[in-house]
Amino acid sequence: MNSLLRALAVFIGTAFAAVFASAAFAGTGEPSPWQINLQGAATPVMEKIHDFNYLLLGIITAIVLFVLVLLVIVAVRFNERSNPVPSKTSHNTMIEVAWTVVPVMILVLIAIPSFRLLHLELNIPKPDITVKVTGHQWYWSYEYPDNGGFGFDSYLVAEKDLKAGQPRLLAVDNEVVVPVNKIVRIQVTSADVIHSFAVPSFGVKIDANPGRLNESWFKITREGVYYGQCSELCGRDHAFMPIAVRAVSEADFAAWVAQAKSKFSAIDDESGVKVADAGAAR
Ligand SMILES: [Cu+2]
Repeated sequence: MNSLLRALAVFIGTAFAAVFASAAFAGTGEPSPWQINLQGAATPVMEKIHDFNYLLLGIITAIVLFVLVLLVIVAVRFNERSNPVPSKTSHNTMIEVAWTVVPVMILVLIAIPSFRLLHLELNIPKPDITVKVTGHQWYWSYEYPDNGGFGFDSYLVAEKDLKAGQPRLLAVDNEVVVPVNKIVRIQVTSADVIHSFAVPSFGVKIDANPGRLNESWFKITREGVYYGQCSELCGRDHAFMPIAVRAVSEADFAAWVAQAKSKFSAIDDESGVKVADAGAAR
């Protein structure tokens, strides 16, 4: 019995340690082995999502412990042996008011930061750059209307073609490149079925619907590559249309744009119209 209890305590302790230490393990930009927590934050929105997550974790832990204590008290003090003559009490106004009002207050406590977070996510600040994102079966394409309207397709790198450091099922041939510390507005749509553009480290997940333009935004605070995946089941290769966003300095971004303009304007899309021309015409 004793060793069983000790094993249980060790298990609970380990689980708690794992949850709280996982913030250190949680990869930024991509998942990491043994990760439990959310991915590390690369934008102010994701930082706020982390804070909200910890608030909820704290509240739910307190509630679970409180209920556990009540159950233990009931089991120990009011079992048949220690309390052979049960009381006939059926009403207690004070307790009934409390168990109505306290949960309401907890919900209000949750609602305030929740609405604040939604407001931050949904109110797009004045963008420094706009990237148009289009979901296809089964790849993403990107256009840069503010930088000459060039555009390109972004396909998964097959496992056999992976270079060193490229994560399996996440690396793509053409990454979306954006400047760091700038407000990037994304306009998301689809050319066929519903997809969803999601990058966990940005706190962004927005549906790509055919015939509709959805907007979101992010401001990446650290240079690096951040990976995401299509998050709306969209067909056979749903799992094979990753998203890779590379955040670089402003100077590197300008250099990339100059090079990308000449590289991608020569590529025709299915319509036969040069992508750069098509972007300008729209
Ligand atoms: Cu998809």
